Amino acid sequence: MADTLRIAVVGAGRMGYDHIQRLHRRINSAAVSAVVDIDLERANAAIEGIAGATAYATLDEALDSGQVDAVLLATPGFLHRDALLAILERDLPVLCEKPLTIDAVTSWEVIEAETKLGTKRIQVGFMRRFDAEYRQLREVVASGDLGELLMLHHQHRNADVPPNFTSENLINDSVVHEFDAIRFFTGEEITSVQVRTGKRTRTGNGELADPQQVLIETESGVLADVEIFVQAKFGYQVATEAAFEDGIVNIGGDSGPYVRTGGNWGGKVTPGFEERFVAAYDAEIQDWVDASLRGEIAGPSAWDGYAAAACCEAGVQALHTGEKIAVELKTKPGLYA
Ligand code: ISE
Repeated sequence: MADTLRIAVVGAGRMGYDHIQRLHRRINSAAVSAVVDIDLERANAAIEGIAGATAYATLDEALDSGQVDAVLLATPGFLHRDALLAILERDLPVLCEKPLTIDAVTSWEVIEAETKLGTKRIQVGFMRRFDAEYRQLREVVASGDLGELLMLHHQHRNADVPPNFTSENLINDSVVHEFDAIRFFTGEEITSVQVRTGKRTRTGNGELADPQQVLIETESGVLADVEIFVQAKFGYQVATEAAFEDGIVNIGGDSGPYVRTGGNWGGKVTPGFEERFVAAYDAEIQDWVDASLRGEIAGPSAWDGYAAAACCEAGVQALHTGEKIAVELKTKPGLYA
């Protein structure tokens, strides 16, 4: 077994750059050997100070270099399908930032390609599964210590989003994490999604249906509601309250030093997801590197990516129609059992 995983990071934008720094500075047994970006200047800027890393304008060039054992895919979702199929063809492990792909049909194509290989090669970047409190809540559910889980209440608030963010992006980019979190907490598939829009925040151009309320049901009838509010200004907040037969569990509350100064008391709100989930991202990437060196994939799989894509499709349909939309999944291949 090699002791260092040589990684090509594809996409040197916000998330890709964050992962390059993480891999270079904090992750053990990993080396950034290539950075791919269609904007070669950006790729070159991202490898500054990283000895042994080369910038490429295309994924194929990086894969042909002979310097790549694994790929971290951090391009926009619409580019994922083709990149994943190329990486699977080379039989390399890949950490694919969410979403797996932009819809259920293309996600299924990826599942078919991986199933043909007969080994899991893809981990999807649902980093919240590596957050300590998310894991604790999942354990409470699985242990049955508080009885059955009955309801979940999720808050997902961003300070702001880019000007081109659409009402559909609230589902595809943001609520996608809640779909996965609900599947993770319950161990069940989601069966329906409903979306309500009401009064809109005055922030932005007024085009965005923001906030939205998303109502979700699981196989056993657990009900979940999500407040997604992406121009909440005050900072970044992701929290969940879980109602059990015998108790209530809250995760994602404020943390960090509590300070009294200048006649005020309180602490700081994290500005964005990079800061809020930094420990989860670190744990996620370390776990992926360690598993890849063992020839395994251990985290959220392509099936989890496919199921989330199907939930997003139902969510967007629900947003457009106001109806409760059923989530239809194909039969789960044995590889993901
Ligand atoms: C972003 O793409 C993320 O993945 C963040 O976790 C989420 O909070 C944000 O709403 C998305 O736009």
